[in-house]
Formats: sequence, structure tokens, C-alpha cells
Amino acid sequence: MALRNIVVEGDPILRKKSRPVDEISPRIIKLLDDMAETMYLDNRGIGIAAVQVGVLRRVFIVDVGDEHGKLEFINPEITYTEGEQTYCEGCLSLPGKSADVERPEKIRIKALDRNGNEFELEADGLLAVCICHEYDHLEGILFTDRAKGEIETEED
Ligand code: GNR
Ligand code: NI
Repeated sequence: MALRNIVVEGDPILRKKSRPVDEISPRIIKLLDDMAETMYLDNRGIGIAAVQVGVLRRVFIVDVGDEHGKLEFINPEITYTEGEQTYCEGCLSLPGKSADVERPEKIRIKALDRNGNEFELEADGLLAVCICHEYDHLEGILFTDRAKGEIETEED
């Protein structure tokens, strides 16, 4: 495994649409492992999309610290949404920024796992927030695009 550099705001790649994975090759497996290492050890995020390490493929990982642990999504599709919730979001690619964003309260998502098996998952609360945030990255959308109030900037 290896750490990868996080792409930050200003790099136009974050605005591009990611392409589906056509084959779950060893490169994709390594990508997933490197993304996890980068998310956990270096940056301590609760999710990461491939575009954030510079790879325009429809892949993301989330781990919100609940009973699901680490979840990997390849070629995900959100199949259902219900309700709404507002959460103060941040992003590894927009360091120091945060804003309230409205998201569905509950979602269903189907995707492939790293073995190429399709699975479907129902999520609510923070897990739903995080999945929607990562899904947006696949479309080139950042949480600041959906901010409800002020975008806060933390000085350091
Ligand atoms: O680490 C992250 N925290 C977070 C907090 C609230 C809502 C969404 C997130 S995802 C973010 C990691 C990230 O940028 N993933 O793309
Ligand atoms: Ni993000």
C-alpha cells in the first residue's frame, strides 16, 4: 500500500466527471487500498473518492466509524432517496472549509464490491450524508456548490 497525494481545490480535475470502472483489475484493487490508507492514516477522513487522489474512476470508500466499518463502492448508483437532513460538511480537498448542506435522510445505493459482486445498501444519518458527498465527487460536484448558509473558512 502507499499513501497518495490529495488533490485540493483549484485543480480542475475535481470538476470532471469520473468514468465507470470497466474491469476490476489489480490496479483498481491497489487504488482502493491506497485510498483507504490515505483516508485513515494521513488525513483521517470519513470518506474518499478516487478523483481526490487524481483518478477519474467511479470509485469511493466510506467509513463513518459505525458497525459497517469500511465500505467500498465501484460504479455506484443511488436508487432511492427519502427525506432530508442538514449536516455541517467538510472535504479533504477543501481544507479548512465547512458549510451546512441539505442531503436526503435515507438512501439506497447499489454498487460493485472489489470482487465484482453487486450489493445494495440502505443508509441513513451520517452514512447517507457521506455517501451522497462521495457520489457528488464522481460528478465533479463539491459540497460548497450545495451550501445552504455561509461557507466558513478556518484560519490556521
Ligand atoms: O472527512 C470528511 N468529513 C466529512 C464530514 C461531513 C460530511 C462529509 C464528509 S466527507 C470528508 C472526506 C471527503 O472529503 N470525502 O470526499
Ligand atoms: Ni470530499
